[in-house]
Formats: sequence, structure tokens, C-alpha cells
Amino acid sequence: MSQPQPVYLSDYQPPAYRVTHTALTFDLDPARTCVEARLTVERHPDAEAGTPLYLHGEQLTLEAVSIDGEPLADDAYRQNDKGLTIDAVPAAFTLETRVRIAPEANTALEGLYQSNGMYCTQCEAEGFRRITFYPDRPDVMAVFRVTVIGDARREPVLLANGNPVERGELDGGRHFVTWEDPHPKPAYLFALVAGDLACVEDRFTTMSGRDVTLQIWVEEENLGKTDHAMASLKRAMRWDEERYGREYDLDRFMIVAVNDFNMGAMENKGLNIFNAAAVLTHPDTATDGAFQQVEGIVAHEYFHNWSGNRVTCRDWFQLSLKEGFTVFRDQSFTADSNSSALKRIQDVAFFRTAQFAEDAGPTAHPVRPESYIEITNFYTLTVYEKGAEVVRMLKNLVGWDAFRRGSDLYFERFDGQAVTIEDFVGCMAETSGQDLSQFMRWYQQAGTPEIDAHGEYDYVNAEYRLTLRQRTPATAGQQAPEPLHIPVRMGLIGTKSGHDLTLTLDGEKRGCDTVLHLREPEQTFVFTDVAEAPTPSLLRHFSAPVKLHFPYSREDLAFLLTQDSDGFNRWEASQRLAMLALNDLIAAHRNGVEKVMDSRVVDAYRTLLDAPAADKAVLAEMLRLPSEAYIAEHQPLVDVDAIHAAREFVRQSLGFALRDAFETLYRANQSDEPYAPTPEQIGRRSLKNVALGYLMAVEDEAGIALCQAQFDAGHNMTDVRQALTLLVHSGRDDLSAPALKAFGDKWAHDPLVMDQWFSLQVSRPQAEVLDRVKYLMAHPAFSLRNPNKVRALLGTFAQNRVNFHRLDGAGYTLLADAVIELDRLNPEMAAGLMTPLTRWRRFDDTRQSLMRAELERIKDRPLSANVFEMVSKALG
Ligand code: 0A1
Ligand code: ZN
Repeated sequence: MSQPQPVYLSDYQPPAYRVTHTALTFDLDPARTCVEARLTVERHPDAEAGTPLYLHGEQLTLEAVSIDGEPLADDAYRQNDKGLTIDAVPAAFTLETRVRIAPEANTALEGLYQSNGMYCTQCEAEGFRRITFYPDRPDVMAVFRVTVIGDARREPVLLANGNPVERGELDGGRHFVTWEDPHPKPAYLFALVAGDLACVEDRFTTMSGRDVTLQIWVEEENLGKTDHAMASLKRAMRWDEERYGREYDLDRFMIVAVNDFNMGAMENKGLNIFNAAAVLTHPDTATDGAFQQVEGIVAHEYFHNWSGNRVTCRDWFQLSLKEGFTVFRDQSFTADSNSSALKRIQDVAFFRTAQFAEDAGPTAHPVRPESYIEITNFYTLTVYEKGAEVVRMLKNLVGWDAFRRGSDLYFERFDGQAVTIEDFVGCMAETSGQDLSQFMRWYQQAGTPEIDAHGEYDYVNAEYRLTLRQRTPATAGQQAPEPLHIPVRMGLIGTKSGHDLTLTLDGEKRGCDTVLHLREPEQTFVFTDVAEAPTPSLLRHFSAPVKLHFPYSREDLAFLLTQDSDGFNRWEASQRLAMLALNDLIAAHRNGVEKVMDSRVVDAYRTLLDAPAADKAVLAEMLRLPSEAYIAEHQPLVDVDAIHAAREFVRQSLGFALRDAFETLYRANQSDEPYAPTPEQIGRRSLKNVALGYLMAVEDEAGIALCQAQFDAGHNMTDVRQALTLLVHSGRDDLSAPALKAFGDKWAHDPLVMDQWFSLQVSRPQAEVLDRVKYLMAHPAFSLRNPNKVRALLGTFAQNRVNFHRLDGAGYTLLADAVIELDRLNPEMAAGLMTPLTRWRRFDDTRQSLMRAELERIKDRPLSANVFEMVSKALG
């Protein structure tokens, strides 16, 4: 078998033929759906006559092909496993094809497939070519007319993009609906859904007074779980009008929930398809975190209607054009609807753990990659989250007004087109008048930049000199990265007064908070009229996706923890302080020295607990210790066991030292009021549950009783799940076994709750987890075909650091076995699942060789392009 070949950005060629109109007819059948396509095709004026027509097409059985009504002779076209080439075509013509496909056999969940008996599609990035022969690339945009024919009883609901224009009965109990989408779109935004679905309907009046029908389609039993998604959708629609001037452009907007879905959701024009987990909520079944996630994903997909659909990507290298911008937009929406400091803290905590790790590993790539083998491997944290950080920097560099004008210009100038990242940044340069050429490097260079900062206060001249030195590590694609344009937002706080100092830089007064533009490898900023020795507060709000090193002492951090006027940086101080203590304890563990808890850290936590908190959710985040994964990111070589031991030691020490304060906090934040996903209630639950975590670390009977009572009360899933997790993770099997059984029996009918049941069992630190994973893989509720189950069980296990990284290598073997088996069903999921193995270079020699051996074992198998690309990069 030939090895899959990479595609390069530098090879981009515009399409020789465009499709202006696409008419499709689907006659649905699980084993042999018939797809008829009629395409109105034109040769591009720049393309030469005689240029062959190429159509992508995979896993299609071709039954008929004609041009302008004339069937093609057998020697007029050539077909291979990737597509169809027709040598001689006129300058403008109608192409008709008929193919057969088998949705029931589609376990990859790309193209047309079945989930719980219903038909649905996933076409991004290259799934449409598994539906019909087509120039399946985002720069070919057509108007679609789609007829769906199904069984009137099994598939009473037949949906596609746009508006329904015709429907009727057919012989043999069949019926049809025809849909038209007036907006030209690339094939990746096509969608079809057919099944026995129920719908919740609402309305929205747009800013210009148009009436839009909103529908959420679900399986009947989930009708009671759509309120939050619908409310979130309406808020997102209003927000996009108010903040970006973007109005919805069809008469209806539909969301469909499906159980089997590779990702979170998909922004198909007018017909968003969602993983059920990303849309369904109920207080009894979904946690606060799930409610927040649903709000964010509903908004994200809706925002794509402009940033992605009306203006789309020229090619898949530009993926971050739509994803980075849209993530930035959904993050801003959530920040505006809730607490902006909290949103930033949650996003940054995740980003610095997961994206930093990606950017430091063998699959690191720039926000705009230069090559790929399999594009589905590039729906990454770098493209999405770092892409959003880059857009946020852009906004901060040019200011909101110029950014908004740039966004208006972008949507106006490129409406209905497929464009590049240069087009987007160019609009921002135009409206701001700034030169953004150096800034473009953020899209071109991989790796996390590091900034070494140091400051000096000169008493005599009342000056503070801040020196910033930047470096970006070399990565596989870039041996000599160039300096970036980095916005460093900062302030100076009087160490004695505790007040923000007014900043004077180059003779200019800048208020108490300013953005430094770091462009050179090293720059010194001299602040004058600095009346007292300051403590700097740097990289406020995480103003750039970098690692910032500054030699803060514990005293500095304890000071910033309470005195920084930037809520984000108060949290940052808590994390840095905890990291200092953790690093000492990790060293002690490695050296076999007795661990001693740093009393200054305990005192700092006591101060936090004593002070009345304005924002409870932020306080909860400050009390949460850095995760093991985050701690690992700070180690040159990851010592899994030392990290776990050190973190557990800190948790227990804080629990013991501050037990009473935690209990007071717990009781003060308990409430019986009916559940609502309001910021106020979420903050209270979050604080209470962090406190419960510390109480359970003490393992005394009083704490256990509180935990058990919280579980038994069954007030809402946030509280129940936290209590159950703590019981299960406590290692007290007398407590955990009955609780797990009660929970599993109660929710056996609800797949989304069972996902939680799987994942909390395999995230416990106890050593027998591996056996539990094997046992649960055979559980009737588990299926390798359902991506949510794979993530809940195997994905969660691979994040369980002490158990996945067992020294006998059994954790690695289990994952590799699963990757090999899954690759035959769903390559996209298999490639994602193996990510933890690709990080082998971060570990000690023993683990390195065990992980490598598993990668080699995978590599020796017949593989999908997806897994092949991951494994080759990991070993390369
Ligand atoms: N564009 C979607 C995410 C998505 C991407 C690929 C998929 O299948 C390969 C599915 C969904 C989004 O950003 O939400
Ligand atoms: Zn997206």
C-alpha cells in the first residue's frame, strides 16, 4: 500500500471549474441509499480549455454519469479510490451522477451515517466526497436544492439546509421534502437529517424586524432538555447583532441532537448538527460545567453563520480564519454573559495545560499549518484556541473600535467568498492604520514563546526598568523562529501602599494599566516618576499566549494574591504560589526527603478564606490547585509519581490546616433553592464543592458524612457528581461501591449520564483502575462505536496520569490496543485517542521506551491516513 502523501499550502491552485448550482436527491436506505446529483458547472475563465474535470469521491458506487444528458462512454472518465476524472468537458455544462452509499456501514461518522436509526451527515472537512462525486473543497460554492425521500413512518422528519419549498407523498409509504438554501455554500456546510424526531420551537425577531423560527430537534424522550440551549441561542443571536452588527439571514434556524458525533457540533448552514452532549441539559443530568459548555457551543456554531459560512476559508490551511475568530467570538459572548475574569481563568487554565503541551510535542504546528496528511488531525487546540488568542491579541493591539470596523469591512468585502487569513488581518490593518506584518508570524510559527522578565527599581531616580526578553523554541518546521510582536499588558503596584501606580513611559502618562509592545528579542521599558518600590503585575488577563518567567518571591505572590486590581492576575498569583510549593515538594519526593508544607502558602489560603469574596466562582478557582497535567508542563522531565504525591500532600495539608474554614465555607454556600444555571448559583456551588474536596482530603468521618449527604440529597447533577466523584476517588470502597451502583442503576437509560458514570470511575487514582477500564469496556452501555463513550472511558483513562503511566506499561498497551481496534471503525477518533502516547519524549527512560514500543506496534499495522500521520510524527 502506498503511504499517504502530504498536501502543501504552497501548492494551492484555484479551482479550474466552479459549480454554481447543486441539485441533490437522496432516496434513503440503510444499505443502499441512492444519491442523484445534478451540478451546473462552469470552467473558470483563467483555466485552459481541455483542462480535465476532477471530482472527489470515496466509497461511492457509481451507477450513472452524464454530461448535458448524454451518458459518458466508459473511456471518457477514470475513477480511482479518491475520485473521478473526466477528460473532455465543455466550458459550461450540466453533470449528472447517480451513486449508491451505505449509511448503516459508515462507522467513521463522516459523510451520511446512521445514529440510533436516524440519518445524519457530517461533511466538514472532507465528508461530502463520501456522499457524491463533487469538487469537495471550500472555495467551490454553490446554491443547493435538496430533495430527501424517506419512509413516512420511520423517517417522518426530513431536514436539509435552508427552507422547505415542497413536500409530498410517494408510493410504497414513502414521502419527500425539498429544501432550498439561497446562500451559496461550500459542500462542507451541507447537511441532511432524517428520522423520527420531535421538535421544540421558538421565535426570534432580528434587528431589522424579520421573524425567524428556531427549532431544536431531538429524540422524543429528550424534549425536556432543550430549554437552556434555546435560551442560549436567542442570547447569542442578540449578542451578535449588538456586538458585531450580524443579523441572521434565513427564515429558520435548526439544531439537531445526535448521539454519535465525532466532535462537539457542526455549523451547517441553517441546520446545525450537535453532539447530544453539547446541546441537552437538565439540572438532574447535567453539571454546571455542561450547562456552560452548551451555552458556549450553541453560540459558537451560531456565530459561524457569519464567521465561517457567509465568509468561508479558501482552503483548509486557513481553518483558523473561521475557527480562531469564532472561538474568540464565543469566548467574548460568555465573558459578557457571566464573569469575564472567571471565563478568562477557565480558558487560560485549559489552554496552558493542553495547548502548551501540543505546541511542545511532535505534532506541534503553526496556527496556519503549512502541510498536512489528514486534515481532520488539524482540528486542534492550536488552530482553535491559539487561533482565538491571536485574534484577541489583534483586538488588543488595534483597539475594539478599529477591530469592529475591521470586522465589518471583512464581512462586507468578502461576503459570499472563500478567503485567507491575510484577507482578515488586512482588514484590521486597513481600519487601524497599523503595520501588522510582524504580527503575521503568530500564524506562521509553532511553539510557545517564552518571555524572561526582570525588573529593577532605582530609588534615587524613582525609575523602574523592566526588561523583557523573548524566545520561541525551534520546532520541527522552524529551526530559527523570528521575534514576535507580543502585547504585554501590565501594571505596577506600590509594594508599601498596595495601590496601583500611575505609569509614565517615555514621558507619556498611561494610567494604571498599559500594553507594552514587545517586538525585539530584548527590550527595556523605563517607567519614570515611580514614587515607591513596585511589584509588577505582568501579562494581565493573559494578554499573549506565552510563558512568562519573573522571579517572584512567595511574599510578592502573597501580596499580588490580594492586591492586584486585575482579577485574572490575582488568580495567576495563587497558581504561581502553589507551583512554588509544589516544586519544592516534588524535589523532596524525588530525593526521598520528608515533605513539609510551606506555611506561607497555608497562610495565603487562610487570607483568601477569611476575606469576603466578591466573585465566588473566581475564589473557587483560586482555591483549586493546579492540575497534575499543568504541573507536568512546568517540568523538564515529567515525574508522574512525584507530581501526584506532591499535589496530594498539598491538598491534604491544606485540608488539615484549614479544615474548619472549609467547613464554614461549605455550609455558608449550601442552598436548597431550585437549580438555575445563573452565575451567582454556579459560583456558590463551585465554592462549596471545592471546599468539600478539601474536607474529603482529610478523610474524617464528619467530612465523609457531608459528602454522603450531598450525594443522597440528589439536588442537582453538579452536587451529585462532585459528591460521587469524591466518594469514588476516596478509595473507600465501602462508600463508593453502593453509591456507584445506585447511580448506575438510576441512570442506565440516559447515555449522557452514563458517560459521566464511566469517566468518574476511571479517573480515580487507585491502582486497580486498569482492570476497571477493561471491565467497563465489556459493559453493555459501552460501545467503541460511540465517540462519547470512547472519550468518557478511554480518553479519561489516558488523562489519569498515575494509572495510564503505570511502570509496567499496561496502560500504554491498553490504549494502543484500543487505537488499533478503533482505527478500523473510526480513524478520526482513533487518531485523537492516541495523542497521549505521542508525548513520550516528556517522560523518563523507562516510560519512553514503553511508549515508543506501543507506537512502533501501532505503526506496524495497516493504518488509516489519520493514525499514520500521528504515529509517524510521534516517532519521526
Ligand atoms: N466546525 C466545527 C467542528 C467540526 C469539525 C470537524 C468535524 O468533523 C470532522 C465536526 C465538527 C466547529 O468548529 O464547531
Ligand atoms: Zn468552529
